[in-house]
Amino acid sequence: MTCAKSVGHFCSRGGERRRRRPAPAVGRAWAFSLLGLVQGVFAAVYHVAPDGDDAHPGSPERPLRTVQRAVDRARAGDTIVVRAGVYREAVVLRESGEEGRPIVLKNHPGERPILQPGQPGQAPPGQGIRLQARAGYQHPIGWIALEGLEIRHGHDGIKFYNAHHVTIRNCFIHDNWHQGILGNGYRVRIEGNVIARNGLRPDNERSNLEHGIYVTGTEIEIANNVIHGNRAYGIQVAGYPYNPGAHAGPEFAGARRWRIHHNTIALQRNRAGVVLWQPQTTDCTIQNNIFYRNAQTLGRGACQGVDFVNAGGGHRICRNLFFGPERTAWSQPPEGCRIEENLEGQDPLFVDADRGDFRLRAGSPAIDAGLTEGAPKKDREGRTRPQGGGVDLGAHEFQQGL
Ligand SMILES: [Ca+2]
Repeated sequence: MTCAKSVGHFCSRGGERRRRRPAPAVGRAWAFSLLGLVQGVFAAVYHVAPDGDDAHPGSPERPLRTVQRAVDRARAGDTIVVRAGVYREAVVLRESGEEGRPIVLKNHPGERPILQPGQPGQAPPGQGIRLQARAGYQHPIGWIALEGLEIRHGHDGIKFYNAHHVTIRNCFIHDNWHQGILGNGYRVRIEGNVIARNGLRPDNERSNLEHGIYVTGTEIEIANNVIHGNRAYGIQVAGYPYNPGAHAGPEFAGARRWRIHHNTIALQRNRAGVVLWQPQTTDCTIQNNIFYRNAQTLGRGACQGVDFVNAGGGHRICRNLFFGPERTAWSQPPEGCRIEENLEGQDPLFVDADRGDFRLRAGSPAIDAGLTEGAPKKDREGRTRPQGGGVDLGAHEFQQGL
């Protein structure tokens, strides 16, 4: 028995169960507690709603008001469910989950809660969500999932320090002041998100510093995302060298063994879709993506696809579609890279790229053009992959009728 935390209105410690306070949801809480006893662990669910109150227990009937209050209560195995509404907060998570018992912060099913720390056009007071261990930013924090949240007008959308086994899924991260997602980590998964228009401040039109995703670390997976219209790169694969004073271990530094696949990476302003940067960036796979008209503001001949900038070797760039008139698909690669079977110069035929609809139309060369190996079982919208004769490139499987 390893339970030492409150669940609903009860607290269990060392097998003893004590009633904390009378409350209307007794039956539900008892059922929860008994289930926890049977399983040997507890898993609380905290509900948050715009009409809640932080003095409430966090039950569905008596929800909390702020995401931060729920986050401060949550421990390994707990879930925070957030109802629709705008939460003007900069949320900080400081606790880790455990293997098989993550802390999950997610939307109420079918609803889209919005985290908004700041106001449009003004420097925000903090990130939409920050993961930073209570012991200090140099320490690891992990086993956390962020799902189904909209995050806008933050300093960055999501920032993490020394994060491991963290998943960011099905979020809409847009119009943040600097980066969409920023941090260093190990085994971080970024999947099924839309990451758009980050870093478009009024004072930085020529900047090359604000990106959709700007991450350092090992075994990072980025799949099924639509990444469009960010200020500089769509994804900066940043191999900062190991610094024991800042990194929780060597696996939280460099940029090794990333898998970037099934993303649609389009219309970044000042730089290419992806940059592989610094010598400690090695052995990354970039496969089954679409790179579409990136490097919008750069001149003829600029790289709009995969940009190698002082990168290490061992990368594999395979079966991507590159489309960017008067632009190049990749810059000069380092020794020891495999660049093969990519499609160039064919319009992927999106439904309406100018309106952010990057689903494929009939006749798209991206349909059934992907490698099956390592493909996700679903596409960005939850449709089974593959449809038709094979795996499609980009974040979406083609659907008949578009
Ligand atoms: Ca297909």
